[in-house]
Amino acid sequence: MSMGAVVVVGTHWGDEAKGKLVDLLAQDADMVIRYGGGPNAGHTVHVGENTYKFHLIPSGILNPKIHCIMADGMVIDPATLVRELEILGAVGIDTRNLRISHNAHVILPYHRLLDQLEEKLKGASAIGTTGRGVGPCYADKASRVGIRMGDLVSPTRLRERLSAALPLKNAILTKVFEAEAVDLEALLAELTPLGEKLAPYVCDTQALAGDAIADGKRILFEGAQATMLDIDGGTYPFVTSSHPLSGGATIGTGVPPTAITEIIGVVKAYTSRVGAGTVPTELLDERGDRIRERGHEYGTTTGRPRRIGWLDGFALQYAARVNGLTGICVGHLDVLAGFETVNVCVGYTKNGVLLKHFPAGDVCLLDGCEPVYEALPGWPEDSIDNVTRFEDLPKNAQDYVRFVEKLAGVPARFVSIGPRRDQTLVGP
Ligand code: 2SA
Ligand code: MG
Repeated sequence: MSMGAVVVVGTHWGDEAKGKLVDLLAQDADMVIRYGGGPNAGHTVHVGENTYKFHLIPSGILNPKIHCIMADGMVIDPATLVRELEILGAVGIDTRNLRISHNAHVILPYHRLLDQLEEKLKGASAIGTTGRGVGPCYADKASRVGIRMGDLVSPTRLRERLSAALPLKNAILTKVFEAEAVDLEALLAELTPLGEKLAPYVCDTQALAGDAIADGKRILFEGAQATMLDIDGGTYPFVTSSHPLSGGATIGTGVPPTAITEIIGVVKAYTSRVGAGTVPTELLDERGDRIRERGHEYGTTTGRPRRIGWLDGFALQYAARVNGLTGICVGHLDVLAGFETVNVCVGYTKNGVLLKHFPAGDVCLLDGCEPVYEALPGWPEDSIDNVTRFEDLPKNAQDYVRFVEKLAGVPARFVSIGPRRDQTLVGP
């Protein structure tokens, strides 16, 4: 694939294996930029015998030749990031090409605490967050009491900003949750060494990305989470607090929309989600269990079992529209193998009426939606794992991909048939 500025986004509720595609495309990129989310994300990347799990660092870090950027739109837990850097260092991966935006927001220990306390207080209406402090950190950003990476690495600014934020935070912690107040000096003592470790990486990443665009460099935007988890475009309130949509790649980085040349949606051959909220195609029987076990569908960050359903092609059509997809990557075909027939949702009915548009943005509208399925013939287990060309896939698996392409309205640029790097077929 010729590359200008390519965005990789998830089409459903996350865990479509974006990390795998980013890792592959990064081979030909000069720069990889993560534009949103934080340690709620989990990317598993396999290289040879080794498995790497990243939460914050862009997957492109494995390629020492490229610049990896954690951009403005991210929320960064400095303790987690320092730990990831140490792990990568220990296995000999060079992280000198990492750059962190001074505008990215810092997840503080009180964000994590508030995330968990708020979820508990919500009880039955909890979102099922990852508990990593992501929501409260973005809330502080919007309330303009956030701490940014540029503050973290400047002792005087950090003291100033925390002194401004803590009275409000402590009022909430002590009066609403009857928790302990945060002590400014203790927090500074915890953060200062982290700031010192991260300072060499922190800079103006908008300028770096802008220069790279001007120089015609090949840029890859790595999405985190996915379309249905977008705070505006997703199934609110069961969403994350950022903009996983392709549009987030411009807001979250300072790169203008006109610079983007390709938007690839990563589609899983079935649907999965962690956390609460309606999933119209959910499989609550042994077929769902089978897919979960074959696909190791457990949260990378929290270990939670993921909920499984048939591919929601109606949601895919929506994702294609709101992201402006130019192509898709269809993955996990190996996991879906072994069924006599596989279903794909091609629309919803509600109260017996066929819906014209995917009811995004209001989860209540998703409640009571009945999927309309098209049944397609399956392909046998172990029939595809070592295939190297699309034409050599079983006919039914090829037809499945063609069917998904038609729903998305854009071509499948990649087909993934297993976790290994060489199990991605290009340009069918
Ligand atoms: P949060 O923590 O505030 O962002 O949670 C809000 C909702 O967003 C969902 N969410 C995710 N869904 C899928 N994958 C995610 N990353 C991890 C993974 C999750 C894990 O790769 O598996 O390990 O559990 C992710 N991050 C956030 C979340 O479930 C809530 O529905
Ligand atoms: Mg994930």
